Amino acid sequence: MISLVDLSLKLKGEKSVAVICHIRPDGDTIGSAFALALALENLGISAVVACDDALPSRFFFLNPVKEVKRELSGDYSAIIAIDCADITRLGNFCEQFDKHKNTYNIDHHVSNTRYAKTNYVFDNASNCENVLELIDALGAEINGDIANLLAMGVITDTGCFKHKNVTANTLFAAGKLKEKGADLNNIYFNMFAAQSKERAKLFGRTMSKIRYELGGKLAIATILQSDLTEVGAEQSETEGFIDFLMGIHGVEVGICILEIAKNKFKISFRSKSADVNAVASSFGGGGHILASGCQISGEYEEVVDKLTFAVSRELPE
Ligand SMILES: [Mn+2]
Repeated sequence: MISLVDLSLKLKGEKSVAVICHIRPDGDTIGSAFALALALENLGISAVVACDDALPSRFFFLNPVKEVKRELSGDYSAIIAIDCADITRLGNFCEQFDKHKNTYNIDHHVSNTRYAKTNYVFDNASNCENVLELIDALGAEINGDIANLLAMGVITDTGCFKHKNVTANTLFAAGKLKEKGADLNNIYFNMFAAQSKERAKLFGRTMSKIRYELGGKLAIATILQSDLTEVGAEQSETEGFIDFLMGIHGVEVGICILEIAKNKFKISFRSKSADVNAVASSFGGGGHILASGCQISGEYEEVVDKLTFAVSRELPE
């Protein structure tokens, strides 16, 4: 893998870059992409941010987060994938990325497949920690906007510093970002507390139907299309539901099953110790040991059976 110093030197040689967020963008990919783009712009390198999906409006409270490009037509000296474990996470930009002669992959997922010409993958809790170190290495200023963007990724990917992935480095990064002007409380409120009445209703409905398998070690929350339409909530509003499961006595693994189309489900995993990256990988997904995701097609009960079996093989006796 390229060193941080060599990565920063190589990036400094670029003229114009496109920075791509992963599909179904979260706080970490948005925060690290916009922060890197701003830092590069401040060094005189033109930078645009692109994403195959529109950005959820709940991220717009941070000023620099604006509409992203949905297609790339310009001549970019480099394309940079941000927070993407594999190339399919680029969505429609996949082919364009793969064909480009100068690509970068800056990420923190253990499952990263090193699909770019230049790969920088470091297993920090959030990709924003990697980008903070990169911006430092570039010698660019960490202004208030950049500090807020990076703090958003650190805060969201660590569940507001509650997940096991938090390291001393995470907290050093947070301290540094606070010192540079990040408003941590405002980010916490917007990302974790603020919600619509519809989401509150969906939350109550979902949690009243939790299923327990494997003697209560596995908790499953399910959100069907009909749940969403009946309360008037959006798919993206289910974020955070899975974390609630992990507080239930006896639960070792939490699964959130979100029906995204008929017989097609987006699955999220959280775990206290079992390797759910292995579970997600067995269905073509991936992520981290204690937090991962995948998609599965099939009849709902069949999907639950498959998931339960896969988790049972990873749970310690
Ligand atoms: Mn991330």
